[in-house]
Amino acid sequence: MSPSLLISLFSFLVLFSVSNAATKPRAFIFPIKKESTTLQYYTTIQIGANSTSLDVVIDLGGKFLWFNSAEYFAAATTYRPIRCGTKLCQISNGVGCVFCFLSPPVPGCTNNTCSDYAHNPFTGTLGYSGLGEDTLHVQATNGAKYVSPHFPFQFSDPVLKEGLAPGTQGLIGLGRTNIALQAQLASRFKIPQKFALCISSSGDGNIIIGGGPYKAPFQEISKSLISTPLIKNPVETYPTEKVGNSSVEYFINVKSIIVGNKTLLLNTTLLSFDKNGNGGTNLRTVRPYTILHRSIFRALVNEFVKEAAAIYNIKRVASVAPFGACFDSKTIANSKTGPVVPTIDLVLQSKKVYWRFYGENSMVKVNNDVLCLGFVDGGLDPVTSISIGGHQLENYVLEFDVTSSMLLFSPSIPSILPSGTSCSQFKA
Ligand SMILES: *[C@@H]1O[C@H](CO)[C@@H](O)[C@H](O)[C@H]1NC(C)=O
Ligand SMILES: *[C@@H]1O[C@H](CO)[C@@H](O)[C@H](O)[C@H]1NC(C)=O
Ligand SMILES: *[C@@H]1O[C@H](CO)[C@@H](O)[C@H](O)[C@H]1NC(C)=O
Ligand SMILES: *[C@@H]1O[C@H](CO)[C@@H](O)[C@H](O)[C@H]1NC(C)=O
Ligand SMILES: CC(=O)N[C@H]1CO[C@H](CO)[C@@H](O)[C@@H]1O
Repeated sequence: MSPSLLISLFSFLVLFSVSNAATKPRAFIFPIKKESTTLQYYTTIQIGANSTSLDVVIDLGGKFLWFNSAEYFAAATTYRPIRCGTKLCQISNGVGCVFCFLSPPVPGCTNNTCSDYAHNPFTGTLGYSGLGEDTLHVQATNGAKYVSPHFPFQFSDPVLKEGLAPGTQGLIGLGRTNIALQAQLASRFKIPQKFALCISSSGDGNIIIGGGPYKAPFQEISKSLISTPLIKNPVETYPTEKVGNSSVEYFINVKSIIVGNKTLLLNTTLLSFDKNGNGGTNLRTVRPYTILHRSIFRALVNEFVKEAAAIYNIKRVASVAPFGACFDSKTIANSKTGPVVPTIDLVLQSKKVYWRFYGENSMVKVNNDVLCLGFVDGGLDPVTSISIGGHQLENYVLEFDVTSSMLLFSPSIPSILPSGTSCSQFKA
């Protein structure tokens, strides 16, 4: 590290602790929106000298923030590359050092720069480039604004944005890394490294970083939260990492699946990790519907169809892709937890601990006449056997306590809070 860099870092730290000493924030809030054509969730961040506002896709399994934006580029006067060998480079845990010689240097092309692969989870594309830092402007839950200086990210090649929701400029990672959004805010502001996600069925909601207590109508929710360990895959599933490094993604230990009151007969080998890291269950905001290994998918669809007909007199109709079972909506009753259909329970560490999906989360309206079971076939060879996707993540408070490696999840919001309560009201 050069002497001049040391000096500027120190003066920044001093200024920073003075300006925020009196009002240490408790938690931060980020809005969630859902883009209607891609069903991707995104949030809005403000970054750089001009507080450029950027919409970025939310990825629970993403390592860091990456984006490309002409508007940011034009006002990037406070952008600084993260130099190889620096502390920030070290905690970024990237891959290699890039040498890029544009004069003057610009975001995305700087010399002697700590680098890593940004991952686009929709196309599978990786973008190798230098990492940089700039000021992230954040809003605390009490409305006050703060800055998080030296926020690390990658100014990526524009090509990497292919497949992202229209209007979005990149992706923000909430994975288990030191430079994910919640990790950076936790370390800057000395708040707990936990974040809660609550997304309504219309796709609006909030991410709260730092924990509760939450505001009405969610003030009692903490008492209802059910906890399950977030487990680590001993083999990294992130495309550029290797054996031996803790996983970026969040996995939970699903031990069985119950439809109605019938436990599915599953090949339980698929529910744990094999020596290559295949198997298990993760949570993925970048998939619209839960994806299941084909054998699990078939077992679920068969039992669901059987019970829907036998117990609820629901009429099956032709399937609509990508779903495996669809039904005549006129034959399905409605309730505050959505269409009245067999419940689906993911049973966790013990029989008493399960994540229950009611019709609101299990069924997808494809048109006025047809509702489909909102799970999709992941084929015979998915890396992860169960990837819980967006439609199933909506209408729950999901609190990720990264430090203690626990997921705390609420029962479905409509099942416990008065009707009309929605995750769009989730505040702290
Ligand atoms: C900074 O933001 C303002 C207001 O959005 C805008 O008018 C101005 O052009 C921006 N400056 C640069 C250098 O992009
Ligand atoms: C790039 O960085 C390397 C390593 O610090 C240095 O040796 C080299 O002179 C630099 N090149 C330019 C053009 O700045
Ligand atoms: C399972 O559900 C069926 C149909 O609702 C019911 O007849 C049966 O008693 C239930 N079995 C148990 C063990 O709850
Ligand atoms: C269970 O799944 C594992 C992993 O895919 C496979 O090797 C094994 O043959 C399966 N067992 C049965 C009984 O299908
Ligand atoms: C096996 C492997 O890839 N290990 C890497 C895990 O990450 C550390 C940095 O945190 C590397 O030094 C190891 O090589």
